[in-house]
Amino acid sequence: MTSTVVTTTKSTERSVTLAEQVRSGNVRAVSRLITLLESQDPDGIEGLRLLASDTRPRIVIGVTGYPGAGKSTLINALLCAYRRQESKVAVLAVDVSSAMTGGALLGDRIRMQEHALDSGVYIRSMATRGNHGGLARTTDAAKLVLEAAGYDVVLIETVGVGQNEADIMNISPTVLAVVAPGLGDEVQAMKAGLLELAHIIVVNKADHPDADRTVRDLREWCATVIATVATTGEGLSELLAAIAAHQRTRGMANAHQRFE
Ligand SMILES: Nc1nc2c(ncn2[C@@H]2O[C@H](COP(=O)(O)OP(=O)(O)OP(=O)(O)O)[C@@H](O)[C@H]2O)c(=O)[nH]1
Ligand SMILES: [Mg+2]
Repeated sequence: MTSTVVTTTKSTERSVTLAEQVRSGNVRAVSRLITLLESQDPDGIEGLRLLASDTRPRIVIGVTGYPGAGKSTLINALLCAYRRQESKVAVLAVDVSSAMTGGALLGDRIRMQEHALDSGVYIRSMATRGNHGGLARTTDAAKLVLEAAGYDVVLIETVGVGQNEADIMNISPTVLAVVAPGLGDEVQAMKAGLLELAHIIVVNKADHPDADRTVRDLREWCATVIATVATTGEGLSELLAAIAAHQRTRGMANAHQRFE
């Protein structure tokens, strides 16, 4: 793939510089460009346009599910697994819950701190600011920036409440719905909603006694149901294999060759 920047009369010095810095993997430039895109700054939009031809197939995984199901813990486990394979990994935490709970975002930041010194990991929270369509657009733009910056894996966390997750899941070729066992009514509600969007259902907290029953129940709905204990890594290799298999069916074999 060529790395020549195709400029136009619209290309300001700032947008060209930002695009070049992002392409070289400069983390500050990645953050700056995503911030500009969040506020729909013209230089940001032009910077993204300059990068658009540089994006190549990556592993993009959307992770959704009800609050507390273990999405962040699972993402952290996936992040560690992909890092062990020497992939650069980015996490976009789409914060639809902070307006309701006030604290989830901070909690995620604290858990993710162990990666603060790892230059192969980029973690970014994005707030909805009550703008559904805008959020999906910005998340998609951020994903393109991360792809251009050379991240091999992009993990997108969102809470499965409301319309946001449906929008965001359109951006991710592979969607995981994370379910905790024994939720009863919540699982019933999810069946009518986000479980239909998911390619892989993860029954996390499989250390819970109700896990087997939940797995059996959900297998009637989805061909791929994987039980995990995100806190210990149990079931993670099965999940990685299921993700690789799904992305292969979506014609993303190149992105996965190195993960076999
Ligand atoms: N027993 C058990 N606890 C788990 C497991 N995975 C996560 N947890 C715990 O469940 C709690 C919630 O986990 P999170 O990863 O924050 O869940 P989340 O879905 O990201 O939560 P929100 O972002 O707030 O919606 C934490 O206390 C985790 O340590 C698991 O497999 N087994
Ligand atoms: Mg979380």
